[in-house]
Amino acid sequence: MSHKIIGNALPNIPWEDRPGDCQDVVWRYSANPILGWNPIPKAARIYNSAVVPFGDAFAGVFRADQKNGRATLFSGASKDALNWNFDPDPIQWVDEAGNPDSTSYAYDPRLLKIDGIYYINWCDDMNGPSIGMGTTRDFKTFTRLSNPLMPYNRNGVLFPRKVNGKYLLLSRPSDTGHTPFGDIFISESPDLVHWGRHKHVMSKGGQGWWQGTKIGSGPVPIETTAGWLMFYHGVVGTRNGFVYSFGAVILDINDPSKVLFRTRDYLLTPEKSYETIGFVPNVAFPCANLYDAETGRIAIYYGAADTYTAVAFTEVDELIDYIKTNSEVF
Ligand code: BMA
Repeated sequence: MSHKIIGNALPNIPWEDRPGDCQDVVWRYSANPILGWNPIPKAARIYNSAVVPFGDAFAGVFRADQKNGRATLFSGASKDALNWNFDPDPIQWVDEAGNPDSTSYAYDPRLLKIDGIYYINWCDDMNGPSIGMGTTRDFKTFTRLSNPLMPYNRNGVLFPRKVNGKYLLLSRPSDTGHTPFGDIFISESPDLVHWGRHKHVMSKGGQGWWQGTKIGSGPVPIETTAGWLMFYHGVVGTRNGFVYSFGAVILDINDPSKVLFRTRDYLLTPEKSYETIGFVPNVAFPCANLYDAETGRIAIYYGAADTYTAVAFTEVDELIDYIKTNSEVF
């Protein structure tokens, strides 16, 4: 293996070998989707969600659209990261003093662990879409911190460790609606409260029409020997509306505002019926990844058609070689 993940082993990562008749560098789980319509009494659809290893099992923060149509976050637990049990009620936030707090809506969570604390970012309501930030240690008590960025913004993704002594946050400034534009920016903070030194990372478009309307960060970046590996979604506008696919980018390990390589072609685009038919057709939206540094295996969790939760697999060495040889030309 020439490219390796820098991180922990995860021998119980969900995994399935690439089917013999598949040539793709990213392939779907054969039992997709892992969550279908009305998965729990209080949710019509659970998708665009985030999972992490937790003890010797897994935990997650899930986007659950309730039957009034409102997006909320639920916590869940799983032994195998494929079969999930959810709390029956949405996450009840407390503020930093321990008093009840709330969000009017919350969607597209990202989840990661830094120094023993699990951090959650999501699209929050601060007089319009903004980046929410919260913590938990046990997936029972959830503490809401102050919002790191001014509205309007979606797709806030923290890096899993400090870089040059600073926390880093990727985000995608937007408008209040179904934003017809969008590039990825990065901000830094000494303390997760004060954010600044904002820099542009990458723009929509390039050589791929699939990412011609807007792009946004996906799951938490994975540290590798080639740089930070991050999946991101790319959107194209069609006569029938937006189509969401995903690709990947490699960012410089010491200065992640620098793009080293970026997929020219999508890695996965809506093709299967659970991706092309649903509440919002033609959406594949990655929000989480699990990885095993020992084998290089990566499991990608993506929302499908704003209805289902699905999983895809890839292997780090082959994926990085693929990205390097099928890259945007800058
Ligand atoms: C985006 C977000 C995502 C959603 C996507 C497609 O703006 O709202 O949650 O998956 O649109 O509808």
